[in-house]
This record gives sequence, C-alpha cells and structure tokens, in this order.
Amino acid sequence: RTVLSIDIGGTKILATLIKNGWILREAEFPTEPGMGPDCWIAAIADRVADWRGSYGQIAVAATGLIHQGHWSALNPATLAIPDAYPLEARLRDTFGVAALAINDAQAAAWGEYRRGAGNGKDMVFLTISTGIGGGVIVNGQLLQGMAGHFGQWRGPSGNSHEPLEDRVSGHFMASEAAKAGHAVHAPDIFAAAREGEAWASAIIAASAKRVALLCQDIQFALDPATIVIGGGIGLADGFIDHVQSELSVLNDTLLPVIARAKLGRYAGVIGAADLAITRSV
Ligand code: BMX
Repeated sequence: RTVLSIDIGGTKILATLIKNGWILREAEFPTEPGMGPDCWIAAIADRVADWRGSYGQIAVAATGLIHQGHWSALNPATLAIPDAYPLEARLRDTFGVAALAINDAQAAAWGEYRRGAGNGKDMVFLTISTGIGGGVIVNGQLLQGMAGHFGQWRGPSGNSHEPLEDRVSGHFMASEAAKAGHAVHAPDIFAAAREGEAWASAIIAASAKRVALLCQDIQFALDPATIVIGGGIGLADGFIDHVQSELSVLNDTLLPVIARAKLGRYAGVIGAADLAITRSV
C-alpha cells in the first residue's frame, strides 16, 4: 500500500513516500533542464536510495504528454523531453516495482478531487506553474491523454501559434520582468508587487486576466461545479484574488466557481499514488 510517488515538474522534482494519502517522507531538488530523462531518473534513484524496500510500486506525475507509458514534451520550453521516452519501462527497470506514469496536472486534478478542494464533485483543475496544466473529472472519471492541457490552447485572440501558457506562466512572467529591466523569477515578482513595485503588479495582473478568461472558456466548454486553481503561481499571494476580481463583472449565471487547491505542491504525488493503488487492486 506504500507508493514511491514522484512529481517531475519543469522546475523541480518532488519525491515522496505515500501511504493512504499521507506523506511519510519527502525530498525536493531541481529538475536540471538540459540533462534529460535518464539523468532525472538516476537523480531520483540516488535521492531515495535509502527508501528502498519500503514501497511496493512507483507512480510518477510528469510534466508533458504521457501516452501508453511513453513520455513526450508538448511544450519543450516547459521541459525538453525526447519524443516517446519509455518512462514506465525505465522506472520498472530502475526501481524493480510496478510503475505508473501520468501527466502531472491530471494527477494533481485527481488528488484534489479525491482528497482536496474537489469535494467529490466533477471539477476542472488548473495549475499555473512553469507552464499551465490541467485536468478534467467528468462523471467521476479522470480524462487522460491530451485532455486538460489548457496551457496548450491557442485562442483566436492570440497573435500567433504560440500556446496560451507562453503568455501567462512562470516563463512569461520572468521574460516580462527582464523586458522591464529586472532579471528575476516569478517568486521575486510577487515579492516586488507586495513592496508596491508597479512593474511587478502589472505583470501579475496581465497573467491573472488571461487566467480569468481561460476560466470563462472552460466554464462554457465543460460547466464544472468548481475550477480548482493550484501551482506555484496560482497559489502565490493574491493571484486567485486577481482572477476573481477580473471575473466579478460577470453575472451570476456565467460566473465560474473558483476554489484554491488544498493539497498545494503535494496534489500531483497524492493523485498519482491514488491512481497507482486503484489500478493495482
Ligand atoms: C505544459 C506541458 C503540460 C504540463 C504543464 C504544466 C510539457 C513539458 N508540459 O503545458 O504537460 O502539464 O506544462 O507543467 O509539454 P509544469 O511543469 O509547469 O507543472
């Protein structure tokens, strides 16, 4: 019943040992973007070497597209993954136990649905992070494959074929800050906004406005009971408040119900572990 559950994101890797939704152990370290999957797996194996023997299976929630156990990047700017990398097979070989791989945001959606802000009702989860990911629960089922990849949407209001996340997420914020003469990452932008820096508040507002429009589109497409927002940027100071205030011009019939993710950075590992257990019973 104990699962070695790992979240491989565009910026960091979170390794955990989970039993019945409880985190028994954890370790976090950066995802070295240039290294590639063999090295990321080797780094994980190294970090959790002394957990060996205490888990019966491994679950990985990974940024990117997972198709039949194979892993590819949709947006190499979030993380450059070679096409169709045999992730589940390599995990089985490395850790010697049954392996499940699933997209990170879909796993987080399932985690929030089962043990977080979803309250057991159909929901859409959005993570605003290095990229933008998402997951959809309909009639109690998690949609897999490309479903929920809201960061990949190319709305007609975009001025090119670039995915929406390139105009919203952590990468976008850092590049806007650089244009304003500040070589900083997303957390520093939130800190600067708290200190009253106008350039920083403007970047956050631009991103939050696009997330608000995305929530409206999702409501029209799927009409979920709740849209749960998570991710390092989604959960940062005031971001959800910004989104809510952008939406407040709508009348009640059209207004999406927005909720804050409850599992924070653990949503992906909790969801992936739950799916692995469910699959193996
Ligand atoms: C990108 C895409 C999604 C992922 C999302 C959030 C890649 C490598 N990733 O849209 O699969 O769910 O980013 O990922 O194409 P995160 O790393 O920002 O959490």
